[in-house]
Amino acid sequence: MALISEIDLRGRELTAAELRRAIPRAELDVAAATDAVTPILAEVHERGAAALRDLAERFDGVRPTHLRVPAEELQRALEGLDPTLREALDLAATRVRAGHEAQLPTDTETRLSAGGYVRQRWVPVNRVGLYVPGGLALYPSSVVMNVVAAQVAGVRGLAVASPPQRDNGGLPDATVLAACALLGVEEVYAVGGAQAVAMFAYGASGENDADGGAGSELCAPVDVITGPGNVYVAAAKRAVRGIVGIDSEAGPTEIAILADATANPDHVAADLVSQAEHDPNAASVLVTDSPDLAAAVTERLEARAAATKHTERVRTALGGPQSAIVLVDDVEQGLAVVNAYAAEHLEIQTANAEADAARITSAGAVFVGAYSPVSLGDYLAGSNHVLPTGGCAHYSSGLGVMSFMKSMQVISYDAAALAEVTDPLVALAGIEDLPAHGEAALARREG
Ligand code: HSO
Ligand code: ZN
Repeated sequence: MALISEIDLRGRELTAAELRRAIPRAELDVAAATDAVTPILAEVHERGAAALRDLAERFDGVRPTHLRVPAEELQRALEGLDPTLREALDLAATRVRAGHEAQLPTDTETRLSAGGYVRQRWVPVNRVGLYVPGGLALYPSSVVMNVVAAQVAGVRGLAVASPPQRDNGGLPDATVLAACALLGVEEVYAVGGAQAVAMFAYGASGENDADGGAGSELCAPVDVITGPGNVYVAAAKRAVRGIVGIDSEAGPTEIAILADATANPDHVAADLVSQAEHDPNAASVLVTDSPDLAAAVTERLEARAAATKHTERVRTALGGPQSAIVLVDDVEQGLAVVNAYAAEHLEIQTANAEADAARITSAGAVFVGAYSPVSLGDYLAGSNHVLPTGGCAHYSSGLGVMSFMKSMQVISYDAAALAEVTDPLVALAGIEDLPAHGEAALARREG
């Protein structure tokens, strides 16, 4: 059986809706996990720190000595970090910081008359909670992506939560702790799963230490919760949305590559395999107008899938219904296909890559040309790797400074500027049967 299936769209005129359905997607059933997380949220809401300790024992198999990680432990983790890795994380943070500084929005001011203006002022949220999962998806690079974006936005309170590990004495993973210390994050909790989301949303009080240490407020509530996690974390975030802001729900990762005959088949295969190693449900999609390239990529996929470390995971992902090689008539049709698909990651490896990339209207991030693999963006291109999946790129953006900012409108009119618009204001108030609104403006005119 072929490692990856083929979808042949050549010679077919498809409507926009048909194009959107042309490549099947894996779906994550977040709603089904809601029943499981509801009692957990309630328990943390009611019992705070005591509940967090009980839940850690139940779900992580360890009762953490400290729910909040002591400063010495953060320092110790940083000192234990391999120097090469420390340099690499530092470089990633520097480049991601530079990329995000350029995103900072500027305030605008519109003068409506000599003495009247409206302003739009951008302000960071006060406090954010970042969730860092354990297990398969334990990525120090994600700590960098979330923390740096919040720091550049100007967020002053930044807390991280990650599950306590049995083999690390009930502390979160040592690399996660080291990455936090490296980025200057001082508030880190050994709390995992839905209970971490609850702690961030409601705040939690109670004893920090199992032996009855100090502190009645363990964790203050946050304004925004971001970070990936399993289906229970996603369900918990969905449940507390409204009390706090959340980032978008992350489904299995996706890479789509639009390539023509000029692309290097081995590089295309390498990139398809690179994202397939995340998850057996990951989607790897090649869209090409070259049957020769398709054949060569298939051959290289076989070789690379066999030789790579996570062979099983990669083969399952490539063999799943969500992965395919899609044959199109020409790059023009290919552009329509990838725009309809709205991949989390989209590579353009065509003869006119820059010009073709400029015609992309929906993708989480676009990687242009032969030397911009997705793994570059995963770590240190300077972009963010938290991106919309599952077609959400049709309407949403990746994580960035705007995820941690909001705008406020500021209105300032003097007496003359108000007098100028009082009559129409009174007229509008009259039609809405809200005469006191008009009277508020009239009172000023009368002195
Ligand atoms: N490609 C993943 C992010 C990641 N890759 C983390 C490596 N580490 C989702 O964008
Ligand atoms: Zn990746």
